[in-house]
Amino acid sequence: MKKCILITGASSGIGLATAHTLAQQGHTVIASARRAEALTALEKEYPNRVFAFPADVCDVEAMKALVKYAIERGQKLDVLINNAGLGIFDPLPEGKLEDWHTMVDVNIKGLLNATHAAIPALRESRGAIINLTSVAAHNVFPNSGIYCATKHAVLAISESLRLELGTEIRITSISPGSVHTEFIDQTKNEELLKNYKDYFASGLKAQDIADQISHVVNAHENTVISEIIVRPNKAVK
Ligand code: NJP
Repeated sequence: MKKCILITGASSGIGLATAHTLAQQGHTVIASARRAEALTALEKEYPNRVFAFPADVCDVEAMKALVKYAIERGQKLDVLINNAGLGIFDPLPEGKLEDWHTMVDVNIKGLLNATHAAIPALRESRGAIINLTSVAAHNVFPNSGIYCATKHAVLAISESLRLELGTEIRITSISPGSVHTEFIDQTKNEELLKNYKDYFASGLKAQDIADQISHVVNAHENTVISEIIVRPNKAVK
């Protein structure tokens, strides 16, 4: 069944790979992020199948408008993929309050903004929410404590959505290990960046996560895949 799917953070990495994968399967994709050029290029590649909507997840009114736009384009909304997110790594004593706030604003509040706007439409369509969390929702790592805290929060939000809305909306958390995307480039601490660059480059590919998301989107409707944890196989280079 062809679905109308809204993806936040669709301008790069996992979100972009997912947009390509789902559009190639014939789904209608509403692609959102702040960088309009990347979204427009995607829209051009899939005329009448991908629709670009540049927006910041931190903007409450923009998230309402984004959901409205998705329903106009697809006649209904079937799936919300809350993928927009970032990590800015630093040892805690050197962490900048502004960076901590940014991670909380985007990873938690941004996800809530899109979720709150989409819940009525998803209840109506008996749809699905897929939240990008992380192995950092299960473990706490040095230099990324606040990022880990935000992903613990996303996992808790997903589980509470499943408990209270699970009979109407299918809720999934996808928890990746390291993935080679633009993610690590948000880190400004040069020494850390140098150390982490190779680590993330040897991680999963964005397409590996897009494949998992596609599996959830296309799963039979009697199935709730509540969480997928996917780690790179470090034995494979
Ligand atoms: O990273 P990247 P990923 N409003 O940097 C968007 C999680 N994850 O694909 O606004 C709206 O290539 C940004 O778009 P733009 C991670 O926490 C990753 O790896 O144009 N959108 C871009 O499209 C995140 O939740 C790894 O700059 C905003 C996208 O977010 C998800 O996977 C491991 C925004 C980020 O794309 C995708 O990250 C893990 C805003 N305010 C979990 N701010 C990993 N890569 O290793 C950012 O466990 N975006």
